[in-house]
Amino acid sequence: MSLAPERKKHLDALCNKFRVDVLEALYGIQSGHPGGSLSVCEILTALYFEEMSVDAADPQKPDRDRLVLCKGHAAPMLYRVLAEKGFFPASEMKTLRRLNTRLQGHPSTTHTPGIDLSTGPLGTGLSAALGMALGLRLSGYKSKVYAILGDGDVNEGTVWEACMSATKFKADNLIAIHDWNRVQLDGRSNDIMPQGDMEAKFKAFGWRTLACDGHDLNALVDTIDKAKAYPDGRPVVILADTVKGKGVSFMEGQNTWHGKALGEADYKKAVAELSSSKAGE
Ligand SMILES: Cc1ncc(C[n+]2csc(CCOP(=O)(O)OP(=O)(O)O)c2C)c(N)n1
Ligand SMILES: [Mg+2]
Repeated sequence: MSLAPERKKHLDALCNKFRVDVLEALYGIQSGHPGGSLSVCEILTALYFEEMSVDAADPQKPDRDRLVLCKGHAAPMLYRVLAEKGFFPASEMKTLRRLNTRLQGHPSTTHTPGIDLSTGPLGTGLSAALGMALGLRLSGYKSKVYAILGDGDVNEGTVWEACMSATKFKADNLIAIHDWNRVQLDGRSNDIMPQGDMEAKFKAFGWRTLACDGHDLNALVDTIDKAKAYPDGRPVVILADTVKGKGVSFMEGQNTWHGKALGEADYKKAVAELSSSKAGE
């Protein structure tokens, strides 16, 4: 169901804050990945604040829903969302990527409460998410496993092997969300490896497909609700139309901001833009 207007306003404002806080942490450490973090902001917010059953007081709760960030380089946004959910203090963001931090450059199950799988090498997440989904089903839990894919991630052949297996094993508790910004590390996806008809490809592998605007919280919530509501023996993928670097004009759609440190002028400009944004007003 779509969000009540007040709730939508609140979550949009939170997203704006998450973007500012992530850029602050990346500026502070002078490394990390702004583009992919900004792209996945609403997807993670919709999942953790509206869809997933998780408990910060019991991060290992056996029947919790799971999240696998296959595009692990977007960890800063996941950390900021987990902090807001109460898994650790938001002030810890300033330790991002520093020596002995719990907030490593990529998600790590052994360092950070709330992280369900260590990721970073592209192409590995979906297979592990499938294993989790099958394990949860064997254990009799109704939990869902959400796997967030990226363009570079789905370039990897292992993703399509996982797709075949998920269909064979009828993993309808597995929901993939493709953060489909069509840009990756060093260029546009179609120049690096033509993507073809993404929807037809997933369908051909036996998956149910849905699509939505990946920055519209109402669209995301409606679409994730649909993905959850009708398990029919097929895994499901949501093709979420996103913009790499979303929210910062000079980063939007630019692969050059995939993993570049912000200079002082860039940082100030980005924060000024986000601060004057109408999000949540
Ligand atoms: C197997 C593997 N090869 C290369 C890399 C280096 N790498 C990190 S991110 C990235 C591009 C990711 O692009 P995409 O999945 O589209 O993410 P987003 O656009 O959301 O940032 C690459 C090639 C990696 N992490 N793993
Ligand atoms: Mg991409």
